[in-house]
Amino acid sequence: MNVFWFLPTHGDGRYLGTAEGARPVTLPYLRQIAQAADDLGYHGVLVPTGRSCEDAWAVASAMIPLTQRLRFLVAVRPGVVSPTWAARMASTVDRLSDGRLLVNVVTGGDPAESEGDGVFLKHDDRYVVTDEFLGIWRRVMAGETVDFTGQHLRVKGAKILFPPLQAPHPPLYFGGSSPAAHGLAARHVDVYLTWGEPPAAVAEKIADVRRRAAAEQRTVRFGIRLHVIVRETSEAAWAAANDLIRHLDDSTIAAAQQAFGRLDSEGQRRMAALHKGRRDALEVSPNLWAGVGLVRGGAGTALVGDAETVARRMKEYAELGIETFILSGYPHLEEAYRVAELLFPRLPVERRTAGVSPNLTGPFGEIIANDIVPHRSQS
Ligand code: FMN
Repeated sequence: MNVFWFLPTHGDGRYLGTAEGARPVTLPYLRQIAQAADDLGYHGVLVPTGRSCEDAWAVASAMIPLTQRLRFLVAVRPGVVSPTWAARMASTVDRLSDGRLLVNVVTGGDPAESEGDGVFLKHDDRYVVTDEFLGIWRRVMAGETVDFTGQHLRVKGAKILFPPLQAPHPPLYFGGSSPAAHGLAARHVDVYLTWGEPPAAVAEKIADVRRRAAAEQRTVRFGIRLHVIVRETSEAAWAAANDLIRHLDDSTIAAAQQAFGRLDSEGQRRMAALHKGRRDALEVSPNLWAGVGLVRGGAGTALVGDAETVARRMKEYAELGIETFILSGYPHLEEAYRVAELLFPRLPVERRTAGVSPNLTGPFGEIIANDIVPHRSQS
């Protein structure tokens, strides 16, 4: 199991939908989250893109020298940037990070945002662009000089002079729930990502992408993007979930749902269908809570429960074929610790031991700790 954390480049906080307890995105704050994730042994961090986010590539580049092993799953938006340029950026970031780059291909599900970025295309045409983009990007990354004329993209003599460290290119991740997205995943990507839908729905998506990939003589691996609200007891976890949305009023929820309604994203439609804008039936599958999606676009569900239960739910997804879990929680700094401390011992994740001293004495104080090493309680 590969467990990722998330860099909240659109802001962070203790509560959803309010400026109460909100935190701005600053270099020192992002550094703290990235270094926590690095130290704690997360496989990597997802760095999102969109007009509500700081730029993903600039943020990832700033974090490279501040971290040692952490991988960066950086979003790229085909159609907004040329494939050759994107290949050059990816190659540079891959080399400068010693091979720690992973690329998240984000076609985009908001027509208004796309138009602001100069892309005036309908949903499925944006996927045609993504398809042409990845065809060029992959060949350029593999060292080819590419001439290509497609429906939307045209390059002549496209090449990069400095290849990426990871051959033939850093792994491609990708999310999208429409038929066009599944077809694209089958043709191009290494890891297909889904937002946290109930297990039965995730199983159907995996089966569809697998079937389409087999028709292309390819295999695809799978990942899921979920928030997590994990505590030592189930009661504490559900109380924390309710606390997270305690400042939300009905008008904030209605305004957010109306804003999401302008998207043409099938993935977003499926997220909204889970809660239908109502806050009285948010546990949409055992321990899967749709409260985050009341006001947050994109990933809108959280696994809620005590550590044993959340770990068990994650293993249920793993049994369906999910290898990569991209987790987050509010606020992202404190929750990076909590999730690692409560979940990692219960999950089949690679634990990092080399270089870590076994100095786990517990908070006794500098004098008595010389003599007494506390034991784990038997609760
Ligand atoms: N869309 C963005 O605009 N920015 C992102 O950073 C982003 N990250 C995503 C991460 C995951 C795990 C998934 C599943 C989707 C993400 N998306 C993001 C949305 C998709 O890229 C895609 O644009 C959207 O799902 C619309 O496609 P669809 O209609 O095929 O579902």
